[in-house]
Amino acid sequence: MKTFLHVNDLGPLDLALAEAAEIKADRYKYEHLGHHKTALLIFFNNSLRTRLSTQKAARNLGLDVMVLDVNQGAWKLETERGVVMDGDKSEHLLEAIPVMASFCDIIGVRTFAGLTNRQADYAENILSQFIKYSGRPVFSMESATAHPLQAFADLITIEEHKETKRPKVVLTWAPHPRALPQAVPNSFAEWMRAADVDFVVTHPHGYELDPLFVGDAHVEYDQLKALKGADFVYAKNWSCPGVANADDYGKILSKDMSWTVDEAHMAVTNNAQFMHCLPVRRNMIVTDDVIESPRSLVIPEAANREISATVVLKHLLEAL
Ligand code: AN0
Ligand code: CP
Repeated sequence: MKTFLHVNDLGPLDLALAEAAEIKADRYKYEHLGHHKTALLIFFNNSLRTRLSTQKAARNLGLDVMVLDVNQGAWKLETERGVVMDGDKSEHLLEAIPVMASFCDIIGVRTFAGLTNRQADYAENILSQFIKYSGRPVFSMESATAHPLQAFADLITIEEHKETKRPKVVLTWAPHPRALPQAVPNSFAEWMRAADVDFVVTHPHGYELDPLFVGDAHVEYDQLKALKGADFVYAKNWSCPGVANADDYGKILSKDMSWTVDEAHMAVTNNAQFMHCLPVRRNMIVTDDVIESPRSLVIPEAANREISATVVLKHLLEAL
């Protein structure tokens, strides 16, 4: 595996899930793989879980790790070619990428969608420059359109906690005060379609996800109808993907608090387990009672980020 962005990059999901279980039982099993190898983790945006879990995963595999926060101490980077650099950006990505690559064997990049230019975001403008110019395997740690390490951890969590062979999994939009990327719901939809689950998406009109990720998944605009009989409720806010109307891309179309996941929503489910990728705004996305309930999986779900990252880094190391 040379890049990790989409579900297909990882190979057969059942094998990846078996590897996840194997690594969870013995996280240092492949410690020899990373000997004298270095992973560089580059953050253009904030992170708690991805930052810690990916470092831990790298160390599980015996890798050295370097973490660079581009906006804290590094030179401000220009990302567009052809710009006259007379502003606040001191260095261009086109020099920075090969320089950074010269010190490492694998590169992880966190770079959120700008949410102003749909075409640039969906072309993964920044991540694709790393893929093109680094000469190293590159993995997304949430890039403009996808968060595959999260979706893989989510799938591992569902696999561990499912109480029926083919659970009903509902992805529900929920309100948030700020415009958020579509990366998490995009990847979640992509991975759920590839998994053996009954997958339903629910959101207000205008929030339709990009067909590249959501495919022909069942979309139900009536949230309570969608949640009926659910085994897993996966809540997330996202801004307008601009599928129906490109001018709305990245905008907040609704702050309807009736979409907040509360006890009344959970009551129509099949005693569902609650999931969210975190960080979460309590009493916007989900009420205190639901996130604190014994049916909430948010903590084991976050802990599984170490496992998904260990499997992914193992695949990248094996292909070096
Ligand atoms: C980010 C998002 O929604 O993509 C990161 C989630 C893992 N969330 C926020 O910016 C709050
Ligand atoms: N879920 C997730 O990726 O969290 P961070 O933004 O804290 O890394």
